[in-house]
Amino acid sequence: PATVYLKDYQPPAWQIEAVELEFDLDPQATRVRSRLQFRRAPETGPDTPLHLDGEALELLGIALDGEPLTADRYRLDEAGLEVRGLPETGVLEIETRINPSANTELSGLYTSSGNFCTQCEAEGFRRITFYPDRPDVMARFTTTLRADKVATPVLLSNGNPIASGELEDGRHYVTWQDPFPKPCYLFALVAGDLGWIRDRFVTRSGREVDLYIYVQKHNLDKCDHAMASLKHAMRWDEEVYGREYDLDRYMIVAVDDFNMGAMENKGLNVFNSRYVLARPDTATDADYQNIESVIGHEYFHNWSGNRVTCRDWFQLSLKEGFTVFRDQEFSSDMNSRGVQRIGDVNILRTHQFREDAGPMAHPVKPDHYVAIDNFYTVTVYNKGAEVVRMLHTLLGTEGFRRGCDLYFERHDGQAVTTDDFVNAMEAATGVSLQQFRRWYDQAGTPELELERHYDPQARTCALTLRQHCPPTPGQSDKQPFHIPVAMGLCDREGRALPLRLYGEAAAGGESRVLELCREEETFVFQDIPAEPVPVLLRGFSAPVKLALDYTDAELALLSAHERDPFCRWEAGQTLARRLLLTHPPQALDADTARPLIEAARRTLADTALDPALRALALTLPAEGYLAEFVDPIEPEQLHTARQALRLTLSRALRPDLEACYEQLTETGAYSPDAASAGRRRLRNLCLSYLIACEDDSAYQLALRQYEQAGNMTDSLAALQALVNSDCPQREAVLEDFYSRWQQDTLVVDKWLSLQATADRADTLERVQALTGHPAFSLTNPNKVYALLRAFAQGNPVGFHQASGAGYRFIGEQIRTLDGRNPQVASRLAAAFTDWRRYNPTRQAGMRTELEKMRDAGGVSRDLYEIAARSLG
Ligand code: B3K
Ligand code: ZN
Repeated sequence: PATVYLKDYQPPAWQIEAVELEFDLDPQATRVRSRLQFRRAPETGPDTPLHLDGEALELLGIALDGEPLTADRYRLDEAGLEVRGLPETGVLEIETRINPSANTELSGLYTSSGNFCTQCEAEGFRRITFYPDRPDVMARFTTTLRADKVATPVLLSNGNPIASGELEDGRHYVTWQDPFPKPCYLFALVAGDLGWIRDRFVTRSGREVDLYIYVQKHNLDKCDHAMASLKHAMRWDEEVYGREYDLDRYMIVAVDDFNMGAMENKGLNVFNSRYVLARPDTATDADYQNIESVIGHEYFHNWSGNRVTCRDWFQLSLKEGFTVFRDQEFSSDMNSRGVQRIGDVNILRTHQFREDAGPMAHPVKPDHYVAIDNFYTVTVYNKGAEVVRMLHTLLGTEGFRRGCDLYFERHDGQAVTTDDFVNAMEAATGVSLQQFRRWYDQAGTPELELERHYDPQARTCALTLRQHCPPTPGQSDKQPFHIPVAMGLCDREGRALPLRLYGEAAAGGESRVLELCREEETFVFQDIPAEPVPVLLRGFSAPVKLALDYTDAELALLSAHERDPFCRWEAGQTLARRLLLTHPPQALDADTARPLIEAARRTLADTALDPALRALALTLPAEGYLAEFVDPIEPEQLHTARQALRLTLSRALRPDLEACYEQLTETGAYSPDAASAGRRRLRNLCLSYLIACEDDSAYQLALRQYEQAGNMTDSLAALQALVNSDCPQREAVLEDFYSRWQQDTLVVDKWLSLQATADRADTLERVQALTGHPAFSLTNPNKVYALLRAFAQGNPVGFHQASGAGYRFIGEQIRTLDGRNPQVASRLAAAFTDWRRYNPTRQAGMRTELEKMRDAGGVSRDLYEIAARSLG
């Protein structure tokens, strides 16, 4: 397969000014007629052909300005259609036939539960009709949909409906017009027998917007939270960014078959139903939270992505990094900022740092790809968001806002680059971001080292920071980054000290941002009465690994007193990590763990502290995060150590855990708000510790919670505790859960995941058997993620078992899947990319599977790229 390079970018030779599309919808044979109004770009020579991308299309006819084109004027090949001898401007008419029901890739036009829907980002539109399928070609779309009136009463596309009516043979039509020019990746159509809820939003300038959520009718009672989240997002974008919605209607459609989370098509978002549907008895607090965040994310794209879009796919982080930053901030404002930040840092450090350290490492702005769909990564999204967050930190809230305003003003209606974004930030603030730009081009996680020196005579404290970034594929030497380090100093009682840097006349507060630009820099603080404890990276102000030489006593001090929730949590996690990585499991007894036990006891009893933060503080570092600190990774060793420490904590703290559990028992109606969710989180964490004791009274507690739970959060937490225990009723409860929920596909996903991640010796056999269960289907991405990905990525002990059986099983599933849906197959293959981090036996087992993937006849571009890059 061919590699695409950023350096080869050429502006489009032809522009499409307007498109008229007509769809005669039929599950097996949909006809698509398109009228493209084209214009040659001013720099384009007159002999330049017009290239139209096309894939899996049957060409039925082609005409220029009303005259059929003779065969010598165009050429059809694998990649599409090339048309020669075109005038400077004109209208090309093309008719194609496609088969939506045979579209198993779920890219382009396909059917889900008997309804039609589309997914065009990144390159799905070329599977609908011949078109210049690139984001820098922006056109006005008018779309007419025709279909059977009874089977397909709802006909939706982007923009506003401008005409509709009856046709012969029981068919009907609706015509939609989108007034905003857009790239074809934002095109969407949805058609089928759907129900909807409707609401209204008045923008701050007084415009009325109709809001719709369309779902399969049996889900109509699960849409309210999504609608409320949408209205919150619309208000928030007005208040924080001054951005209003621009069409008369905003539509969201939920479908059960979807490769990713959701898609921001202009005015017509299509969502994976898991990010729309929620009812207290079917969705957990985490689901409610995710829905709010994804609804926000897709809404925010209307400005950061749609009004201003990407010039080419190398610029993907321009819209994704920025929009993730926006949705993270939205969630922080709607819920708890500290809890949100810790969660976001956890994702970044467990997944993105790992990607950065492996063969798939790439810059936030990649410079080459084989299949662009492989680059919707934690690096482009989450590290991209950290880069925008650093800009926010460096420029301040107001400077950042001025930069955003200028960016939107300069580029509204354009397809631009990450450089244009940074240029706007510079122009609006006068701050030079020359060196900062390296964050977009250099891959890898910088490592930071601190050396501290206190001088009691001079009463100064010198902090020397050193940065280094390890090599990544294709980038052996790195230039220093521009790193904002938010920090403070505190005394031995945990009190913050005023900060005056050498040369400054007066202290400037108790928290400030140091800017580390060179490889090594020293910052000297004055008037420091005694040796302080430095607190670095408050709020995790930069995506770096920081090595600190804290003593255990200093960590204990920070974990009890630091005011920044992230640094306070981090201190406790570092203590726990040290214990886990420096002692064999059998040594992790109450004596060794004493400081941690005492800290946990205080946390459990500290009713003044947000219960969600208490739950986070009491959660031991994840195995996936611990893996970043060892070489080679021995999954069962990490697991055993973590389980041993859990057991020690649960035995030592049993009365405290029971008291906390009882205290947090709630009886009122379910509400997903942050405070209530935080209490449930802490209470369920207590339950998960208590069940580690594996005795009847703990089992009874969990069984009682399972039976009495008034919401899915508590029900699922009880079930999870039981499934991971030896409770004699575990199988019966699992069965009960399935028989209760077998009609609800999203709840069944939870049931599959629990079994795939169960801490049991026979989990692999169980997962294998479940692939034959009626609840599972290889054609539905959610099922694949719930069972197979949960096992491969959420059950390290099971997947990496020494026999290699886990590798062989998942490898085989991936190869089967690749023939149907390459995007899902290649996502699942991510479980193998890190093979070099394991011992030689595991390396051999994983490598064999990667080679089989790479060398399979008919392998997709997507899977080939992951396998080939991993093998290096
Ligand atoms: N922009 C889409 C992702 C499309 C993925 C294509 N493989 C969802 C989002 O980030 O909002
Ligand atoms: Zn996005």
